[in-house]
Amino acid sequence: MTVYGQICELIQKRKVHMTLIDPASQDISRSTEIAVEAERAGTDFIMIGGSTSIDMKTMDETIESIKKETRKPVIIFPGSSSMISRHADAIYFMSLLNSRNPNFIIGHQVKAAPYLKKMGVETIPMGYLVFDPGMTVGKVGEADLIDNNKEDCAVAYSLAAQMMGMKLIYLEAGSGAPVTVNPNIVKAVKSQVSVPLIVGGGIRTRENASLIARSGADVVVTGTIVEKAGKVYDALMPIIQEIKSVR
Ligand code: 1GP
Repeated sequence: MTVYGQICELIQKRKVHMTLIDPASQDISRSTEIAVEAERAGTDFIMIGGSTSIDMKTMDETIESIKKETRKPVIIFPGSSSMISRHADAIYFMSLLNSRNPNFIIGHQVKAAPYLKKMGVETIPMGYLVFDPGMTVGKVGEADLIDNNKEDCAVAYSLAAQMMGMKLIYLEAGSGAPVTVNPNIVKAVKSQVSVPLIVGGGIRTRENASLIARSGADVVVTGTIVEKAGKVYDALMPIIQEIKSVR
């Protein structure tokens, strides 16, 4: 089954957790250790990437190492056209729809597409929307940040993404954000779109995770917490349990 098929099948049963590992934040052995601990804590998918551009060799070596040690599907969450690898199970073929720079909407994608075709990596078209405060991805991606209180704007972008054929929609507050995407925005978007909804950025507690999942996120992403935590399992396990318990 495709990775997208696995995501769709799982979200029919329960809420899903994905662990984001940014290879720019630590060396390969630590990234692998984080993936192993995240799997033990119950995460469903591993996302590899971030907004700092990483070369193909580091992507290859990181993903190869993680694939050797874990069984969870690995999905690339690219920040640029160089962040691709034939070892990944899939890549979010994402477009930062509220960027002011066409490179983040279609430029990197055009550069990467022929290589991805040759590699035979599964591509999952995803509309990526960055909300205030946006953090690094907001700056690097030159995003016209969506106001975290403007439900109408978020819904309009999400509907446009779905109408363009995106198979996933990702609402992003920015890695390490002091606040999450507003739960009211998650609710409003969920009520209008039918493709799976991913929410990330600033989710560090059981309470945040629960609220975001209850508001309608099908998939909850956490990243910073695993980079900061000395004990990845202890930090992640309660959050993942909480997400999986939401009905
Ligand atoms: C960032 O949404 C992800 O792209 C995860 O955010 O690092 O704040 O968990 P955090």
